[in-house]
Amino acid sequence: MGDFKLTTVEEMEAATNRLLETGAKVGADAWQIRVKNQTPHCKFGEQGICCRICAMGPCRITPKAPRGICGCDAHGIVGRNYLKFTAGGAATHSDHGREICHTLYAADPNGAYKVKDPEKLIRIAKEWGVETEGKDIYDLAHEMAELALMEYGKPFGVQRWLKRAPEHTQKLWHDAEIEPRAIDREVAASLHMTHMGCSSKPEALVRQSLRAGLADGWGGSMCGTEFSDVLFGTPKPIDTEANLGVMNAENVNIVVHGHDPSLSEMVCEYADDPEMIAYAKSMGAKGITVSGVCCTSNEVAMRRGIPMAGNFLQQENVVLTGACEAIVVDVQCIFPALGPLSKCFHTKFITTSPIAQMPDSDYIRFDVGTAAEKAKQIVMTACENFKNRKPDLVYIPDMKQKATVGYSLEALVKVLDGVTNSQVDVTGTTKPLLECVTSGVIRGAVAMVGCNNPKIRPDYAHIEMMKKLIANDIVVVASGCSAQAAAKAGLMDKSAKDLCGAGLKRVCELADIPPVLHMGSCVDISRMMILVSELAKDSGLKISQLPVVGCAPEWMSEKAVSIGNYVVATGIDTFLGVDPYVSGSSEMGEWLTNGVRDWVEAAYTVETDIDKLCDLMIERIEEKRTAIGI
Ligand code: XCC
Ligand code: SF4
Repeated sequence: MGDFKLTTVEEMEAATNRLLETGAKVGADAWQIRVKNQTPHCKFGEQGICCRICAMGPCRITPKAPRGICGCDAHGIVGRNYLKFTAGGAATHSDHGREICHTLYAADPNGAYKVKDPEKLIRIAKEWGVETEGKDIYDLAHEMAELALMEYGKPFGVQRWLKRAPEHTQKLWHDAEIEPRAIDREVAASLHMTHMGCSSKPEALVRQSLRAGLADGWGGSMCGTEFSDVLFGTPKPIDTEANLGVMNAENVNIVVHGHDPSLSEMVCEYADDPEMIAYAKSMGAKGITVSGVCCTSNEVAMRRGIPMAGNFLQQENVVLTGACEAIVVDVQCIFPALGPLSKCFHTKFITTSPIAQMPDSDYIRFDVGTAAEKAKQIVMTACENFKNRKPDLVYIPDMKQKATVGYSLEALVKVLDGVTNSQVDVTGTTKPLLECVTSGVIRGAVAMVGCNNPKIRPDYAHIEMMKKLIANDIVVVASGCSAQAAAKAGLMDKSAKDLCGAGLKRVCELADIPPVLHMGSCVDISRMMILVSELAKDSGLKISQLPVVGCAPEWMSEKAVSIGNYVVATGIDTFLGVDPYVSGSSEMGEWLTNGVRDWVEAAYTVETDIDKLCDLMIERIEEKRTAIGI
């Protein structure tokens, strides 16, 4: 075991407090302060019973006023709010996927973006019935990009990716009328349904929520993941590090933040360029360190081993180190607070996307056509900023952990090949993993995903639940900010096997993997959907029968609700630690935690007591094992 020791949440909080002291010196605001100003939150908003979708309102439901002016009751208002929330998330993930398709369309052997995984492209082309024989790989890339873009707006038919699901699942979707059609159509139809005077029946609103979610997970997000792999390479196990200590006081620190790897990949590429390193040295630095925050960090960690400075609620800490020359962002989950905060330091807050523009930022518009020159400009700007550092404000917490990341489905199948007693050849399938599960060596799997949220002690739920799960021989696959919480704690260090039960520990040793497996960013939850589909096909079981559950204990974003909907709709029970603003309607609560089970064989559990939430998951996994007699 050597000197391996997890980093505790207490230690991380102490480091944050030390950084907040620096912040106080320069008069910086912080989320910890703003949370206090915002609590208690509006009760109507919390329960989802405030409606402002038409100008007769806003209306809010009370015992004395049980209906809005139009006559809509609490169930209709909560239901519409829930569907709008979902549609926001589905639109966001899917638009990210669309951007990736456009990047693929611009791929050029002599340009900034190349096809790094041609085999995967050919595999998908065959899956889609596209002729590949004798075709130039870039011609194929452009053809596939265009076909994928058509998935967003095609007038007829359902999503192409649905065929990857087991037949049984496809039939459930068909029978429930929740097969997603064109991706944009499901988002638009959701906004249509929630317009004043359209749907106010919870059943219909929940059904469309599942459908819009599926358009994300089995549509836009899947495009995002699969074509990112084609462009930037399919992740393979790779070593990296996590937490603020990955920043280097002697180097120019560039932090990439956001989601779209089209930007972060290029920044990494140029930060590695000898010409740029020489430029950094000419400015008095020893070199350049790129690290990441949020999902774009997951993307470049998985493919390049770029270290992860932190997750969502740590984004301000990066600036508070006083050692960040530039925080470069693209889209989603970026605090507008970074603008004013960066002004308290020398940090350049560089926004790059027309979709995410913020006050007090330097806007360097980034697009696929000018990617190389803009990335170079960004790296140079950061280097030039090194001399503006205020040395007395520099403090980087000496805190980091090793992590092995990069477990795409392809990689996972490969590393688990060795872990089998099978006499027949099961390589290249999920059968070795199934054997571990059926024999009971591993009890089951939990997909831990999602954000941080100040409503839950940040990272605490992620880390404590993962520790308990692996101790109970339940393997964890993680993505998004949950994965970063794990990495910061040390749970993605292979040495963390010693925290597992005997069965999982043995598997970790045989396969040489950590007990918490990093599957990528949040669009990569599509990888998890394909994994469970393969497990179902290889075992002959339904997805809903597998001892697998999903969990987002600290979620906060619209995207997370969209994810929840497609995970449930795929047949996986999903456990939330934060209520999605539905407590104001008993009917909506009933639909989400029970009613949807009739359509998709899975449902939500919402429990804000994190210990209880974890126990409920373990119970559910054991129930599923008993039901299939293993
Ligand atoms: Fe955002 Fe994706 Fe949530 Fe993290 S987990 S806070 S959505 S970065 Ni996706
Ligand atoms: Fe009020 Fe109905 Fe208008 Fe909503 S749609 S604001 S409940 S009148």
